[in-house]
Amino acid sequence: MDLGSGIRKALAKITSATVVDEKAIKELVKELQRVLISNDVNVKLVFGLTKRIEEKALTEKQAAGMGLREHIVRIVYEELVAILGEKYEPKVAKQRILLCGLFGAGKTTSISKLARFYQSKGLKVGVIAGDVHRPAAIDQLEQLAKQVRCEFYGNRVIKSPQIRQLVLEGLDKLKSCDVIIFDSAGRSAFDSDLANELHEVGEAFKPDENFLVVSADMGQVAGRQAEEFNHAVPITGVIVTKMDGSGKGGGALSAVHASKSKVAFIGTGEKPDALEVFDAKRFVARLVGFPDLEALLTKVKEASDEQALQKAMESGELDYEAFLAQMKAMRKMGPLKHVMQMLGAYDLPEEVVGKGEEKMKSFEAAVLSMTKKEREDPDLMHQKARQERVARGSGLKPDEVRELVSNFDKMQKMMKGMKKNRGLLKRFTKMSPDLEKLKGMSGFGA
Ligand SMILES: Nc1nc2c(ncn2[C@@H]2O[C@H](COP(=O)(O)OP(=O)(O)OP(=O)(O)O)[C@@H](O)[C@H]2O)c(=O)[nH]1
Ligand SMILES: [Mg+2]
Repeated sequence: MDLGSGIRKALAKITSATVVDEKAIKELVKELQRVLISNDVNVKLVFGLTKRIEEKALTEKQAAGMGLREHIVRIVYEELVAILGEKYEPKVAKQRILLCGLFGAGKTTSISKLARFYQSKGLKVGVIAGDVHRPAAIDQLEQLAKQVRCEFYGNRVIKSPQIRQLVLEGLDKLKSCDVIIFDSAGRSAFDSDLANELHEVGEAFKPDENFLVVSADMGQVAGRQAEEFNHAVPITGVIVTKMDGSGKGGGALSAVHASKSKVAFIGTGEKPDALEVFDAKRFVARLVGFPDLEALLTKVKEASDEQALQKAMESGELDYEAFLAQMKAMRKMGPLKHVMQMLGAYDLPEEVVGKGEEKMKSFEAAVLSMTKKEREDPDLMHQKARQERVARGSGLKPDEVRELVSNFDKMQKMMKGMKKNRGLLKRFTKMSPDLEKLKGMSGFGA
């Protein structure tokens, strides 16, 4: 299972649990462990992470206005972000960038991506073909440079011992460029030859950024590699490529972060525009399927509301809380009347169906002015004194509250009718697009 759907599934356990207790939290943690380890995240990291999640979920007090589910989802989210790293802030300025890495890691491809990235920031970019071991590598970079329209310097005569000369010539030829990127040769493994060559290039080139390129499918080994390279030439950032095709991306990113290197960019495809500035928050948000933490928490809240609704639908017992949730959910489905008619319910009170937003707002205000007891025991609201009190509290006219109460009664009656009609109920639950979306998209409620 890929990391995203694994995490969504784990979170769904909590967001759809009837009770969120220690046992539910332990289960969530276990599920997270399983999915992270199967995505090649280092075991020690995983246990540290899940231990913190468990501790915080059990001891930390949730913020005001936040439900327990949201609280836990927030903790999970933040801890995932914490093991993946931070946000890289690329310098938009004149600079020299050296790329290094093992064979096939994606160095040359990443250079074309970086060229395009810095060009899009208004900088003039030039690249130096430094893979003097293979003429084909020089051709590859030349072609890519043409494709992204940046300056190129290569010399097919110079060999490894004169690499210093190549660097100096390149710098000279490209001196009109703001950003100069050097493509170094790969090796099948990290060895002293590679270290020496990089060292020499570094001396002559004097890079501002030294990016190590690693492939995501390396998983947690990426961390060890970052350490090795760091000894030879201090790495300022890591580019993790092939995030699009690997189930080990999470392992690679977390290992790089644990090795004290920063992930700077991620490569997400072969084309020159498949590059992203790395931002752990954005990365996690996308994994769980929401643009940011706030959007995720909103969804969790809705999911809890809709659970109240679904429970009411199943039991046929309606109270004011569930009624409110139901109105909200139905509103999202489009004209309520049409929806209900398609389902075979023609006798829905026009007053409930017809008036939209305004009615909802006054209804919500009225329900919020009810006591907990009144919400759970709707019959209490037949008492005139209570209706008047709620009217004062919600700023409505007593007549309006009376109307709401009577609409509620009609709805309640209909629900009881629906309970007898099992088929209708089933169809309705099936049709609710929000419940379905929730199941399909995010794994919640699944
Ligand atoms: N799907 C995918 N493929 C990538 C990505 N980055 C690189 N590749 C592919 O990986 C292969 C190797 O890429 P190169 O850029 O040639 O790698 P390199 O590190 O320069 O290789 P050497 O110079 O031989 O050491 C190519 O087929 C690229 O198209 C990526 O982010 N996603
Ligand atoms: Mg190359």
